[in-house]
Amino acid sequence: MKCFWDDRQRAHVPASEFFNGAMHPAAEHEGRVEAILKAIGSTQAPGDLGLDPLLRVHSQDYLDFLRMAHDQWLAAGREGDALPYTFPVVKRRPLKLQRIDALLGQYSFDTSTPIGPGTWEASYWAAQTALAATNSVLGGERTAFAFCRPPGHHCGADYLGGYSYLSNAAIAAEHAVAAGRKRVAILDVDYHHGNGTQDIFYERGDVLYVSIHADPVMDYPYYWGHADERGQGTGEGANLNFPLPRGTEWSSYEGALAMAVEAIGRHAPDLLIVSYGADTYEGDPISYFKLRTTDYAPMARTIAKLGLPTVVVMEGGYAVDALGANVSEFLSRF
Ligand code: OKP
Ligand code: ZN
Repeated sequence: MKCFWDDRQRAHVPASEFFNGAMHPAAEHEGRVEAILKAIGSTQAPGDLGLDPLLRVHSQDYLDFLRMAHDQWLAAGREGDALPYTFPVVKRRPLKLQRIDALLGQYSFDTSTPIGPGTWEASYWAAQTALAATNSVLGGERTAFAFCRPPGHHCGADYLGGYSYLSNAAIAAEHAVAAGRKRVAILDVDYHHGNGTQDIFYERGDVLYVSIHADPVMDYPYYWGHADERGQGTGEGANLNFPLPRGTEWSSYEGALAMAVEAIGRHAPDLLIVSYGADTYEGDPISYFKLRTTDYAPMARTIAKLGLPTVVVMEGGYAVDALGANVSEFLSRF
């Protein structure tokens, strides 16, 4: 499978994240890069399609914020990565916020997603990497892998969170639609629900979002990912969530996957985008499913049976020792 990667994605070097009342070393760290690169072998660098494809998904003011946030952080006299600590609650009236701390809260939904000096650069090239893989499939390749880092499925049109800044999968999907593909499906198999991708396409009937993930009653991102979130307006029925309990093994995961794949088949998409996270692995340090490395083979085969042109976009996966094997086990079965 053709693999895409840009070295500028290394510019994002988050030091730590805040959760459960304390700072922790960032889980989405650079060690993931070597692990995956070693496993996938040679990669191609993307071209530069500029900001237009990003603007199909994200608002201009959000992109401006993301580009400028760390500079403003330094200008406010701070050191290290920018993190929010205060948030406008739901339905608080719109204000023209100025202070960097106010802006960080406006555009973030958690305290685990630091903005460093290279975050914009890395995120930008992650999005370009997703676009390059998509173009390769639009041009006739059956499959392509976009090794995107940082991941993307938690950020929305105008907010970041969950280690995500630009929605790589959504940018890929919108790019395909702009290129004339009428129907797209996104299958999200990361351990966490992809709330950002869901939000972006919630009112869209042409882009189906299907996710298998840890039940948000117990796990991040809590406020999204419940089974009764089915889409809205013309998007009604085009959003499908399969929450599973902590401790889920392949024997029960495969049933949810079969239903997810069947729904994708019914949607009859021209293109499939897979948000692949290897954090469903039993040894993942921040997750609680029990999949083994060998389970990623039948997972991939089940998806590949759809026979659809497929772009695989990297999301999470934090068990660095097994990450390379989990990624290559998945990719090699397409
Ligand atoms: C990103 B992706 C950890 C709390 C912080 C953030 C998780 C982001 C996951 N116990 N949670 O979906 O892998
Ligand atoms: Zn995840």
